[in-house]
Amino acid sequence: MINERKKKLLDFPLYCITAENLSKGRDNITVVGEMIKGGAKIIQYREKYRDIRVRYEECLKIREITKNAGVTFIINDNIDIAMLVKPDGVHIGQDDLPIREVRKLVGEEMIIGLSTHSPQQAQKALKDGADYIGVGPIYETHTKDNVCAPVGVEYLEYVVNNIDLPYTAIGGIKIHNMNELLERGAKTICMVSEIVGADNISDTVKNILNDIKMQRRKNNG
Ligand code: TZP
Ligand code: MG
Repeated sequence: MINERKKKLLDFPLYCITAENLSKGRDNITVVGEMIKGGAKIIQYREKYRDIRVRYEECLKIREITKNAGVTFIINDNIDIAMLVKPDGVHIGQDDLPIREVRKLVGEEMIIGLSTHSPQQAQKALKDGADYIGVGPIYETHTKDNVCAPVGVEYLEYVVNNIDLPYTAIGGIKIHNMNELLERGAKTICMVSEIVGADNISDTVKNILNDIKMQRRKNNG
């Protein structure tokens, strides 16, 4: 269940995720370093098709880097690696183990995030004890395989207005379309290809964070 410590770890406008195949030849460790240099405060490790041993070793390194930098570290999919590496959180999908079972494995202190695609799934995530939810895919994306149809901004609006949990909007979000999400009250947005595929990752993260700040000021004033 979400508590103040976890809320603080998730209280940031940008959620970054690794994707080495889109990172223009840079490895995940380099990419994570660049994200942090640009001001990232939440980073998820996501590598669907890599040997578990390699994933484990990468996660060990990223745990050390993020810990030293005071950055929230979340591991996608692998509960086993999370139990060994002790990140701040794990992120799972609708077809992974049920949240209540994952909770038994990782304990109360670890953040559990769940991908959701509908109001029903958001309500269930809340009931089952998720600490935050992914809300998407908002727009069409080619970054994720077997992704469901875009849910659009309507589902984001539903979450903003009805679900008392941290969340991140995800899927097809770019610098050019993020404002429409911020205008609708999105507190955290996630961009994968826009960041890992940038020529200069740290400058891109910095610019996105500045843009978000400016846009928020505009929306509130
Ligand atoms: N989950 C839902 S969409 C997505 C994930 C991991 C990928 C989003 O990537 P991009 O490049 O920001 O569209
Ligand atoms: Mg998964």
